[in-house]
Amino acid sequence: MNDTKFDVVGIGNAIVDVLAHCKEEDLARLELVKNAMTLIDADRADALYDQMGPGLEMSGGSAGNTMAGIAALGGNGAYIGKVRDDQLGQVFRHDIRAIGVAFDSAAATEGSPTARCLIFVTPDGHRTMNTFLGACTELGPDDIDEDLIKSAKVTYMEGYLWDRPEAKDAFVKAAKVAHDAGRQVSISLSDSFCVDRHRESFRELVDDHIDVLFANEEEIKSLYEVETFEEALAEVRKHCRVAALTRSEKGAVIVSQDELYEISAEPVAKVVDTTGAGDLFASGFLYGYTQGHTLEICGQLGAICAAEVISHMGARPDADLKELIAKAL
Ligand code: GMP
Repeated sequence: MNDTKFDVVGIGNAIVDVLAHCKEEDLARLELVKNAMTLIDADRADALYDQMGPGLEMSGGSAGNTMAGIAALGGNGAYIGKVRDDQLGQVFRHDIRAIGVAFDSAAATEGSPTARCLIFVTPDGHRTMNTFLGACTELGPDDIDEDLIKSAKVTYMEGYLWDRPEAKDAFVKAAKVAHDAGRQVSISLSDSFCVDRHRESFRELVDDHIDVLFANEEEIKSLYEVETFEEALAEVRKHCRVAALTRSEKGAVIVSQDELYEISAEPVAKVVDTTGAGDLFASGFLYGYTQGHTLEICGQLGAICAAEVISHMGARPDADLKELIAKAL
């Protein structure tokens, strides 16, 4: 993995999050699917926003969060995603650049506004997400900067992109460019409902294009349609080079064909908001992976970064991640 300008280039839906605390019973009243990511239209976004408590607005987007974490760790990261030339688009661009990620995708000059995700955080720390994709629907193969992909050790994408055929085409194009240049390709499965919607296509993708797979327990069980985590583990090892499988408070398991590491979750005094746990796990892991650390250390770095992001509201890191991981290196 030499001669590269970037460690990781992330491709994802460029989204500004609006987070607010809510009561457990609000979820049923507002007909929200707890812990899931549900796609909503502009009218539903307006209606839900009206019902939300005081909101905290900050840049998000799954792969965007992962890239922010990699930059915070000292890695070189770039991002490809679609915003509109509006105020939220400027906020997104400012924030991802300010943390040190290169982001030069052109903004859409017409069509829908920049995407937003309305996130309801219940007292148990769980997050329920409702995404209006807006300008993200414009992302397609033409947005894939081939030189940028070739210049990164790993191309990383969020599974949420699979909900749109043009975005899926964009990723497959990027995966081919990356592999032709001798680079690696990684995906996070994002959401078990998203896996349900696209199971066959995700399986093909993993077989044909993926070196490093991120998934949580529900997602990997859904992908291979098995009842237990152990069965999913046995299956995934046959299909990709490395899989990093996260299990919330039970930690994570990292497997390759001949290695398996059980990684404990990093203790957290209080889980405030689980938004971004998987995203920041991927940050720590991919940072370690592109620095040439062992899979076990990569898993530990993932756990440390995930623990930081769930100890406060929002999916971008707050504390000094470099300082936090120093103990594991
Ligand atoms: O979900 C991704 C990762 O976040 C897991 O592998 C853990 O490292 C971390 N994580 C998620 N939920 C929890 C939790 O409730 N407690 C703790 N300690 N870690 C968690």
